[in-house]
Amino acid sequence: MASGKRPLTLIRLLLLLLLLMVSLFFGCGRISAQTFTVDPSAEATSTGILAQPGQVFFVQASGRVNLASTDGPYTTGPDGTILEVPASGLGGDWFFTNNAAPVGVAPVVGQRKYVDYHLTQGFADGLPYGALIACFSSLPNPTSGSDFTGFAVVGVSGTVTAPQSGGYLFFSANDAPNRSDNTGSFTVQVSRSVLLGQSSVELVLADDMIRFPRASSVSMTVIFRNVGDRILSANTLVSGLTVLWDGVPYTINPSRLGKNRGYLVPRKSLRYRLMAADYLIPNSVLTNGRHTIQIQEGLASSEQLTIFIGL
Ligand SMILES: [Ca+2]
Repeated sequence: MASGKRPLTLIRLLLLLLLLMVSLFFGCGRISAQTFTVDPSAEATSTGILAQPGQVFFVQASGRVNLASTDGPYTTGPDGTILEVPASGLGGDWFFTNNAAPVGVAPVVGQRKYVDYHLTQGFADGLPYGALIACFSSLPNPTSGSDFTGFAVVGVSGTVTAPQSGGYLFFSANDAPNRSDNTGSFTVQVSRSVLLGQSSVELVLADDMIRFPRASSVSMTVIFRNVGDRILSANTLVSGLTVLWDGVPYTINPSRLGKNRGYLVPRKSLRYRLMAADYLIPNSVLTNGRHTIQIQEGLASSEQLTIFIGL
């Protein structure tokens, strides 16, 4: 009986080896995810991960933070979308109306307000209050805001790319100047990838349509251009695509990945119809009006296009 088990173990070993080789060949081997809890009362949460230059991380986040527990609430999700606002007349209402961009506009559920260094020294300038921010530092234990670089909104799901200087990966809930009244937390799941070298794929976002009658009809033609030397799985390309909707990253809803799209060989391109409805973009930001859309894959990124919904 024992002699019958040995070939089986060998086959398993060979299968594992084959799986490893395939994942290395396609350059998309994701390492198992690590989970972190981001406390908004701390300036930044260390992951201890030292990123290589240009390394790509897949990030998924959940939870909510309250940036004004004593005179608010001002509660947001990971993309900075406001979930609860302070009652009119409270200190929090005054602060976010007058010290967060756009100035003079009271915070509204479903909208975002942004850190503006001209108004108050926030953590990540130009990015939403309460948003989960990824950033990097050359120091394992940075002591001031100027020790960080490469600030990017993570949102509920997306990719984070390390700067060319590499560095330690940190997360933060964007706020200033008072963190002592912050409560709640974000749970962040990070998986690393060696996805695609710098010049292996180029992205084109191209479409004649500028105006769409409704959010559910927003779609764009994406062209993947394989300018590298590796054969690429089209499904991997589509699943690794990040849509920047008004600058905030969203990935595809895994249930919409659909059929096997085959392979993209070097020196060829592939067209893919991107439907906004297939991505994890919350309805609260798919509003009527003017929006920007851009796509990213690893280090590659497309032009930013402007579209209109309903106007
Ligand atoms: Ca606060």
